[in-house]
Amino acid sequence: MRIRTCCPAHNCGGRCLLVATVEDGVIVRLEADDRRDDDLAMPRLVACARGRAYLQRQYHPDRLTHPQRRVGKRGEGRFERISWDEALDVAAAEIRRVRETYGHGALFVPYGTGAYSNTNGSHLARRLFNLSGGCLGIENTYSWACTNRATPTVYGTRITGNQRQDQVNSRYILMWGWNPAEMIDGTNSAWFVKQARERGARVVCIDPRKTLSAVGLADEWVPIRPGTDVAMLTAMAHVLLDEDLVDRDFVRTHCVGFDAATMPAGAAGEESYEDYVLGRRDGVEKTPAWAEAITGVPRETIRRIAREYASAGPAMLVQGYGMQRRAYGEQVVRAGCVLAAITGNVGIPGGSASGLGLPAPDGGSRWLGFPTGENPYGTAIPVAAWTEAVLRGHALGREDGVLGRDRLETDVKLIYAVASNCLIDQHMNVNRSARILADEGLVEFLIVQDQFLTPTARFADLLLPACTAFETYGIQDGWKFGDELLFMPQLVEPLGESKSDYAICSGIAERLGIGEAYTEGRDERQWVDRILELYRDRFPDLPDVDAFEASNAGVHTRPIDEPAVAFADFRKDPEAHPLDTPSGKVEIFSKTLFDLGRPDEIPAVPKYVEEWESPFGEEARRFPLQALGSHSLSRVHSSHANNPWLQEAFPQRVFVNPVDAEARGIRDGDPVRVFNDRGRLVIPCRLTNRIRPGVVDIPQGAWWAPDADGTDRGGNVNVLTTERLTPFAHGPAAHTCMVEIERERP
Ligand SMILES: Nc1nc2c(c(=O)[nH]1)N[C@H]1C(S)=C(S)[C@@H](COP(=O)(O)OP(=O)(O)OC[C@H]3O[C@@H](n4cnc5c(=O)[nH]c(N)nc54)[C@H](O)[C@@H]3O)O[C@H]1N2
Ligand SMILES: Nc1nc2c(c(=O)[nH]1)N[C@H]1C(S)=C(S)[C@@H](COP(=O)(O)OP(=O)(O)OC[C@H]3O[C@@H](n4cnc5c(=O)[nH]c(N)nc54)[C@H](O)[C@@H]3O)O[C@H]1N2
Ligand code: SF4
Ligand SMILES: [Mo]
Repeated sequence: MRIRTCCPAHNCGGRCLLVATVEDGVIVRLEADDRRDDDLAMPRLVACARGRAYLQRQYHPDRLTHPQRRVGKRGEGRFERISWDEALDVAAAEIRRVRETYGHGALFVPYGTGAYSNTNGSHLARRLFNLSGGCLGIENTYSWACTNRATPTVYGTRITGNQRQDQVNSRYILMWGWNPAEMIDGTNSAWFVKQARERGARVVCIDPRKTLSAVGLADEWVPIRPGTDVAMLTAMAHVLLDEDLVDRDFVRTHCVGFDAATMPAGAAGEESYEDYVLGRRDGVEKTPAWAEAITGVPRETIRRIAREYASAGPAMLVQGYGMQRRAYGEQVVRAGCVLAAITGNVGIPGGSASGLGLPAPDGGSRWLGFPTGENPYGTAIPVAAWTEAVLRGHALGREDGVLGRDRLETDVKLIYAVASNCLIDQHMNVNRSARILADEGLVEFLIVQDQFLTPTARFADLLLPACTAFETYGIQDGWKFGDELLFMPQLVEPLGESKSDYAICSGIAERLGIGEAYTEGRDERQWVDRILELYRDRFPDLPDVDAFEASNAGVHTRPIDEPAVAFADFRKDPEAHPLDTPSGKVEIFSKTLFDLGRPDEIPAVPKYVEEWESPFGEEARRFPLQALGSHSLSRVHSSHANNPWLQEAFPQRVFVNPVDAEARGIRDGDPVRVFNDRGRLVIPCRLTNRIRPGVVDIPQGAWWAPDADGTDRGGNVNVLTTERLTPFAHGPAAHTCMVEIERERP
């Protein structure tokens, strides 16, 4: 039987159709979208290598098949098999005990993006706690924390993108740290860029790495020194001023804070953007020559790209998220938005306001799925602050990004991690996180619900086996863009005793006395029907489960014939359609940020701020190389880290420029030690000219595998990264990381 379904996807950046061949209760083959060749309005959803290799994950011999309880020390990874009854009893009893001893704020469900099929995923644990008095919540993401916060300071919203079908109207596309050919950012993003290029758009890629996007989609690659993009963006603004390329009309009527004449109320006489660019206050003129010294990009290149971007016709500046997962990541997001605004690319077909770029008119994929309910505890921390909430919850307050109350009431004492590897592999500074988790006096009970014994799961007190999304009913909407819904019928029975996250949480709910409230009497299939009903709000003629099963369509798409353009109304009439900013206009100068009174770290106009670890700092004497941990085709974060086909296709390597290798006597393929004061790892290297000298890349998501002396042999970049968070968004800054490398001697 060939059944259309969705790739279990995890948090991969896409949502693709798969065709599964099922024989005798076993999936024997997965193929990509088999529908007719596509048009722009309803593009096909063609799977990447990870989806095609999924069977290696589905039937991996290491799948967890029964509940287990820790024996031995926390983190040793030794467990004994127990029954489901006992496991659920223990989970409920520990939740009760911690709640009664420390209060709801001691319970915590960390960020976990392993599943979005609705009946699987971390939201099922959130519903459990929300229905039983609440727990400490999370806020923002590891993904684009700075983009989330910074975009609205300029535009008052995160919906700043035109629908992707509009990209073909663009004449010039700046892929700024954006790598849609490898870092999937919506299934079809790379395809749309190609369509635009075929219609004559010039495509420029600005990235320290010559990514597959640079190679396959772009006309030009600009290798920039990581963490310095704001300098280039500022110098481009300088060129625009110098050559009279600023869209003066748009700035005058639609923006505040560009120059003295457009300062917002209450900020007259403060430093405008023009003041900053021309160096009127700080005495430093932000010329292309100034930027060349910082970014390593030749001044002529900066000048030319500024000219091209401002005069090519409608132009898009598309931001990736890597460059904001950095020390002062807020600034680059704002600087990109400002460049888009002062060139008048806001609110027009083929243009882009930059920033987060959720698509107009409604933001694309909005979670309408499994209702989690409100968290009655009403308090949340930034996702990446969980270690601090464990160590010093009492001391955390609004200045640390706490929402809902001034200070936390308690430290976190129980963690229920569902579909999350964010306690070890995916959180910054793994060695530190491991020390925190190993201390049984801190987190008193740790439940991990996963499909594998991940490095996070090794620290579990209770290990609960989740089935895969192929083994139950599910439904997924598009990732970020969401013009479609994909239906996942149950293909096969759950492996061993594994159950859906929904079923497991229902079992705990029952023991907490809220079973009926939790399930509302529905099984997974009935919940999918219910969720389809909720999504009918956005997709009016959405089929129900019976119809999906009968048609084997797999996907329901809303064709986009007339792509929406963000801010089109505002563009036409800014008075009648003001933005949701304090001034109602594009805020190049933000009075809100100004009032925070922290100009060095959170300036009112976007500024280049030297990173806290950088090639220009004292630390570079010992650790001269900038380490990135890119999102690569081999994995979805740490999901698929143990997939043998993907390991074969994309072996974990540290990518090094030959110039840096030669200086250290390193040859291609040598085992290389990468280290700083936080940790060290040893993996083979790959020498390549596709990375800027001074930069190395260790693709994020490999499983941590420490040897006896604590050296990671798995190649997890987070043994090197810092837990320090960005000043305004309290986002992770994993990509700001200085290291040294040397040849590993046997
Ligand atoms: N294949 C794959 N795709 C994915 C994911 C995955 O795990 N695997 N994860 C998905 C998720 S959840 C997310 S949030 C997104 C994340 O997407 P991103 O955060 O955009 O991905 P990264 O690879 O970290 O960064 C993108 C590019 O930015 C470059 N870069 C890093 N620092 C800088 C800088 O300072 N300046 C410039 N100009 N470029 C810089 C990197 O070299 C990289 O090529 O990806 C999604 N897509
Ligand atoms: N250094 C560095 N670190 C990063 C990043 C970076 O760029 N650099 N990127 C960050 C980003 S953007 C993100 S989004 C996070 C992602 O971090 P996580 O949300 O932790 O994502 P994964 O590592 O994929 O872990 C998901 C886990 O869910 C499990 N899983 C899969 N399907 C299911 C299911 O159906 N049910 C259950 N119960 N479990 C399931 C998988 O086996 C896996 O262990 O990582 C962040 N960490
Ligand atoms: S992009 Fe995501 S949904 Fe699509 S095949 Fe790859 S992993 Fe699966
Ligand atoms: Mo992410």
